[in-house]
Amino acid sequence: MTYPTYHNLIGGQWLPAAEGRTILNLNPANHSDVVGAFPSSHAGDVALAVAAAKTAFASWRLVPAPKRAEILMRAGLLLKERKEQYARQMTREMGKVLAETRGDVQEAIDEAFYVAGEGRRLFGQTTPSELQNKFAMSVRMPVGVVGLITPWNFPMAIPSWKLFPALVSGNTCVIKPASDTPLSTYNLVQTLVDAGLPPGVVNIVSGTGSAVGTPLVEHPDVRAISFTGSSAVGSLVAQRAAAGFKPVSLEMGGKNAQIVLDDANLELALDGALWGSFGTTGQRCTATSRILLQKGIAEKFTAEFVARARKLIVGDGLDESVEVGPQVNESQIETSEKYVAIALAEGAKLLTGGHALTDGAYAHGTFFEPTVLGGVTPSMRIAREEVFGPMVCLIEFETFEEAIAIANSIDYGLSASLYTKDVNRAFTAIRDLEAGITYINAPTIGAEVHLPFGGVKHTGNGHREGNGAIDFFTTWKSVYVDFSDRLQRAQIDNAE
Ligand code: UN1
Repeated sequence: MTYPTYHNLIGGQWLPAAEGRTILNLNPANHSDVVGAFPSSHAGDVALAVAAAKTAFASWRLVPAPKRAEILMRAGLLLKERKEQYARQMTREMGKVLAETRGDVQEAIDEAFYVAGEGRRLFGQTTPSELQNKFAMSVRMPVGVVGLITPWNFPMAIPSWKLFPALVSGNTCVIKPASDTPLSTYNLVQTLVDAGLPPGVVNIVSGTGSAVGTPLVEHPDVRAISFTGSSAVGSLVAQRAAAGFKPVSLEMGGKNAQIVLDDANLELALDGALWGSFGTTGQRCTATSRILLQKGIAEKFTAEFVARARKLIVGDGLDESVEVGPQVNESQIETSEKYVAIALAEGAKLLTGGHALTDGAYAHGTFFEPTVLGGVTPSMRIAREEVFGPMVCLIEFETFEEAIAIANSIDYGLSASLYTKDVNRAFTAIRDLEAGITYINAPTIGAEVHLPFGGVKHTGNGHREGNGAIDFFTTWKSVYVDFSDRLQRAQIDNAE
């Protein structure tokens, strides 16, 4: 079978990895379908890319931000034209269904238009000086060369959340795409090039986390790192970056709860739970992985939810009738299998699913049945640890206060949802749920780009993407202009 070979983009040139090796990008719905060969890069390639980014920074930082933003606006318009092509390519490399890969490209378009507007804002502050004839202000400055490490589950949207705000702020970038899904990130970078981005401003180096991610994090000329991925890897990234005092933005796991109270619109809660749990085959950091059911509706909800989960059509995401695509790779299947075994050993009940699908049309891909586990208690591992697969557990509770306590009883804190008609409880939950994102009468997935995105506890380290990314990708410079024509000593000359 023939397939295209892709190269790294370094200083405006498409170059193979110095060692000449490649990694094959396989379609998770059919492993005999090779999407392409991508460079298997190492520290030497990273060093070249960082050097190119450093050179480009000297001029990019001086391009007026509104002009930088115009390139992003053009990139957004090009993405709109290419949406269908890029969505199909994304389904082929990542597996999620076409409606969702169209959504992923759309999220990058939204981000482009949102951040393009930022080019004419990037607001700083002015404030009075304590001294006469002295002007005080703060301005945002770019950080320099930034390293971006992105995951496979949103292979265009998440790179856009990092690249666009980094670029509008005047930084230059080296991005390492996920090795399972590099093509969508290549498509995004190609679009920026086509929109007129100068050489070296964005460089892409593909390869594994240890061969590319680690040298990128440790490179002394990389001034900040933005990472999305697992909490285990995020912790390593933070530790390595700490040695060089680098700011790190970490966006990591979730164990997101949907709470359903007795007074909820049950149909709505079922629709939300199904979409939140099995959309993207459960492979979202915002995926619903716990459904907390109040006793009065628990039995009815469970029966209906299990019936609906059983009816979901699993298959190749390029087939428009399919609702749940494959998992991205074999190791994700192993994780799903492992967690079913752990849950059953701890006393949970398998209500549907629980197995890899391997027969017939499924034989050449990595498919897993939509899985529902019942009889789960908050202390079980299945109720506390992220699985990142088409799997959700049901936990029953008596009172609203108990539900909030269960929802908060885990290490993660990304997204949470409450279904109720009681406005008092809704606002109490908004106040009390320990989560960076809270939905009322909507599922745990579906964040929009112009709000802060991120979580608390082990989900993140306090930074936000979306509305908040500019804060990470800029550094403040405080400026004092003295127009008195004499030495004025702060804290001394005006003091009582
Ligand atoms: C992720 O799961 O890694 O809010 C990102 C959502 C999407 C982004 C998810 N807009 O579900």
